[in-house]
Amino acid sequence: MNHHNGQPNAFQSVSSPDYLPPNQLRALQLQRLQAIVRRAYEHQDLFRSRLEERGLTPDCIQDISDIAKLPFMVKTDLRDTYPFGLFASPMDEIVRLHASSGTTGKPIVVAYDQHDLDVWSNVMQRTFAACSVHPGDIVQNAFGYGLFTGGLGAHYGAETLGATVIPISGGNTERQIMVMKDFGVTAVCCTPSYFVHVIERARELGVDLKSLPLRVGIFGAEPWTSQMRQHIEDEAGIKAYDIYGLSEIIGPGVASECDAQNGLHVFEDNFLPEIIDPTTGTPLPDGEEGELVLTTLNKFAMPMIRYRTRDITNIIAEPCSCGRTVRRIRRISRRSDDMFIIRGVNVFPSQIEAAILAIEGTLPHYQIILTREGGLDQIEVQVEITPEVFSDTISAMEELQRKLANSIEHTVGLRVKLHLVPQQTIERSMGKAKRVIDRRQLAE
Ligand code: DLL
Repeated sequence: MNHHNGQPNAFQSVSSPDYLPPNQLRALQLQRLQAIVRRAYEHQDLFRSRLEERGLTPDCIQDISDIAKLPFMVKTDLRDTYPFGLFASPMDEIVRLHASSGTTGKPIVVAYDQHDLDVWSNVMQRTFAACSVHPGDIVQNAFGYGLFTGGLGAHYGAETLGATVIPISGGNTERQIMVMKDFGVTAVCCTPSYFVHVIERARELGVDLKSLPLRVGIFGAEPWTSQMRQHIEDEAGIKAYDIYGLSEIIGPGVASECDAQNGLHVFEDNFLPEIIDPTTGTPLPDGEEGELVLTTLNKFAMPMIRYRTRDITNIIAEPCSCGRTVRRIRRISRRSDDMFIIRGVNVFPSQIEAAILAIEGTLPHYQIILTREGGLDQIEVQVEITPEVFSDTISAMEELQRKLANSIEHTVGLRVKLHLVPQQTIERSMGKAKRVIDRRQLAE
């Protein structure tokens, strides 16, 4: 069932948009871009007034590059028009709402008509296919069902592909492990941090994940490092794929890794990616790192034109060994808004994760605590360590502490306060992990 030498297998028919010749793909994108810009102009007050301010009409799009003339949309646009202000379809055509809670106050609300749900199932079907899931696979869907897009997004995609879905949602880890074992689960989807917890719990329960039929993990919704992937693949004996998406654009299904595990293919017939300089907003050429901007080319109920994701990546335009022609983005390791500055040094949580997991004896459970003392920002890193090291001699602990401090200093360029804690100290999440606790406001 596997495919080789870039040839699509039986389930990835060559007619899939993933394999379109680039000129055909660009033609399709332009046609869809023109239509969606017109739709947004006619039905989204905010978009129309912004075009009018610039003296533009939808006719300004004659080429894909003309997209650079259009204004950006940002997260606060969704907050300012809360809850339904960006809907471009009448309520009697909207068949689904989802919402994503941000860090502050009200959630943002997103809408789908039946066409949008079909597009979503289609891109999630292609996601599962890219992650080598086939009809006959038993998929344990441990993404949260509910307002979060992960659960239902993965659910319909896996069903459309023809796999068997277990809609277990997140949480109740013991039951997850029982089901995984008893139902002969071959593929699992959830956040990477939750799966690390599943691995840990399975070990405590004496279940050897490697002896189970489980073959594939489909992980996303939060940043994770290649070290984390290595840990998951080694401990569970599976192949771990990275999938990306966001509620504002559709949910999961924007981009997915393939067997090559080297960048995520964007489903470009439906989502047009651009990379911009986050400070100036200028579009950057393929290959250069910047903020990912996405335009929905094929979503009716809530078109998003040039939405600034705040996710930092670059476009990989070179052909992929899997044969897909849609371009890839490099895995997203950071957001433009998750950086903090400590004593003048820019720090991203993912750098700390990489530095921790490079050292033997640590566990992939950590938390970064920011405080302010006397006007200066302080950073403390709590790291769980293996029971073996924890019960070892004081000097072994000190040795690990020293190695970790060096590893972090080497990666981040900063000496941090370290706190080694026993396994299970840091709270586990069944969805996105909370890596950073910011107590700086409280301290003032
Ligand atoms: O997290 C959608 C999703 C569900 C994606 C399941 C993948 C799997 P939101 O809750 O709106 O939607 O959060 C979107 O999460 O802008 C990124 O910052 C982050 N994110 C999502 N996937 C990845 C990933 C869903 N693979 C925000 N790597 C995005 C890094 C990711 N960050």
